[in-house]
Amino acid sequence: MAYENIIFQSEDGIATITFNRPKALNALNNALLNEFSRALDEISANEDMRVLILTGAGEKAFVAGADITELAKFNALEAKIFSKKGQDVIGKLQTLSIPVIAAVNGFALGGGSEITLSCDFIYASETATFGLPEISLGIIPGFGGTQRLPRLIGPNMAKEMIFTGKMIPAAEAREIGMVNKICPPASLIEEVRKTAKMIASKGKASLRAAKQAINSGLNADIVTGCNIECDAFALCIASEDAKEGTAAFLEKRKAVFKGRLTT
Ligand code: CO8
Repeated sequence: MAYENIIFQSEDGIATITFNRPKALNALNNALLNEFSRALDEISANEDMRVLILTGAGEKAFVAGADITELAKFNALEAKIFSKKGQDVIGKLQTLSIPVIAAVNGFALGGGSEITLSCDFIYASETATFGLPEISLGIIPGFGGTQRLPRLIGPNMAKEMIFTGKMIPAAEAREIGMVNKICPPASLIEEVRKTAKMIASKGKASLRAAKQAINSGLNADIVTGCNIECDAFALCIASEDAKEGTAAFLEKRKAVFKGRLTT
């Protein structure tokens, strides 16, 4: 089935999902969340995918949050269902086995910021703006923002952002550790693709293991985290990619990874 609210493209193992409702600053409605979820399933089922990039259509926004025209009509039950749906899709994004980079080209507000918090890292345009402005609508973040933002930037910084609902420019988001790199608007996608290509050239099994070890370890104590790393390391060493990577080093040539888990 074709997509209407997102654009889904892939080239050389690099998938790109572009949120595509520019007239509503790419706000997240039910239809868009359904399509986003379906595209993530498509990516999961495709062994050739190496990296996913998320970005927004138009020059103004990545995603300006949940669609307020839909949200304004919700009763409590509908709000819970919508919040759960958003959390499930964002959870699916976070547990995707391949690395995900957010290319934030403008406003990333509310649910839009919450999507970026589930990506593995964020590059932003100089003109991007981040924020969780839900408090100004009389609500709170509902797509995991109260949980992921404090884990990323610390509870005090997160509380200030969530309690005030203030929007912060990309430079400030970088200062507090939300954003890895800031780029001029015209070169954002090119810079993200450059990094995506570098990642895509590595072994799929070791990328998956590194992502899982980091994410699982963050929810555990350091001893459990190191045990998770040991198991992931052992699985990697048994992969065809590890044999190729170490042989290539010893033979002084460039490794060609095939992404196979076992020989
Ligand atoms: N939802 C629906 N439409 C939107 C949204 C949105 N979140 N954001 C912008 N739009 C629409 C505007 O209504 C406008 O439409 P129109 O041209 O038909 O009037 C168009 O996009 C352009 O927007 P503006 O004219 O407002 O553009 P400005 O440059 O003046 O302002 C802003 C840009 C600052 C981004 C402003 O649009 C804004 O403040 N938007 C809302 C931001 C916001 O509050 N986001 C949080 C939403 S709540 C949320 O995300 C909760 C997630 C969890 C939900 C849990 C489920 C219950």
